[in-house]
Amino acid sequence: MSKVVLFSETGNTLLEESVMKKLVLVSASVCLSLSAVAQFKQREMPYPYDALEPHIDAATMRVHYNGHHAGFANNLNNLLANHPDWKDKDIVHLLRNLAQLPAEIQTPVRNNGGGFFNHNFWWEILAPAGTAPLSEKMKDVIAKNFESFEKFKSEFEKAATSRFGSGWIWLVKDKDGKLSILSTPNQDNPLMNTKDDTPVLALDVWEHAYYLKYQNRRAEYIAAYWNVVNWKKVEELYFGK
Ligand code: MN3
Repeated sequence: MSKVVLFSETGNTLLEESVMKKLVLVSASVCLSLSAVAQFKQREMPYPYDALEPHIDAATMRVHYNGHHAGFANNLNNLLANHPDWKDKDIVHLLRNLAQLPAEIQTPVRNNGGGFFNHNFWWEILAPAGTAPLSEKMKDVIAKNFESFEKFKSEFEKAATSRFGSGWIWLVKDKDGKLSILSTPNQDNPLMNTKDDTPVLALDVWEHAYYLKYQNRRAEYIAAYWNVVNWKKVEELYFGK
């Protein structure tokens, strides 16, 4: 039996072939276990659970992140586990191409993939009060699109209070930079509607987002939300980094 010995450039013996074979086997099994690791991972929370108090309470944040959002991520990974063509695509691609998915998973991927994306977006579009204020530059852009900033705010609030049942309210930018307000049911989002619209702001009006603190008083939750909007992120999404 031949025995191959590998040398490094300096001439030192590195590894014998039998050891190499073992290493190849070990690395193959590492690769296998890596491929079984969930593809869609929740974004890490950018701040502590209590960072948005008193506007959004820590108990709500904790269950929203570890319960609801984790559930969407987990369901999405399970749904795509047996669809190798899709499980490695990024979430934006998935949501923009729902109609191309196998028919039997289209609706559950819409719901859970939507929930996965929307909540990653949600943590990012919020920030502790006073840390990411609205700039004059962004305020002007919004005012130009809605006559005034106050008019935008009242239209956004109206959409949020009148969304029946569960859903999301969005501020979206089209390919020409024009802003508009969009109200979507369930876990739908602007990516599912057209090829052009990009969300720059969102408001989760599912009861799970506010019920522990505000119960049926959705309007109070909406009013409190303005205190914790991450306007820096909105601006970054609108103008690009
Ligand atoms: Mn939610």
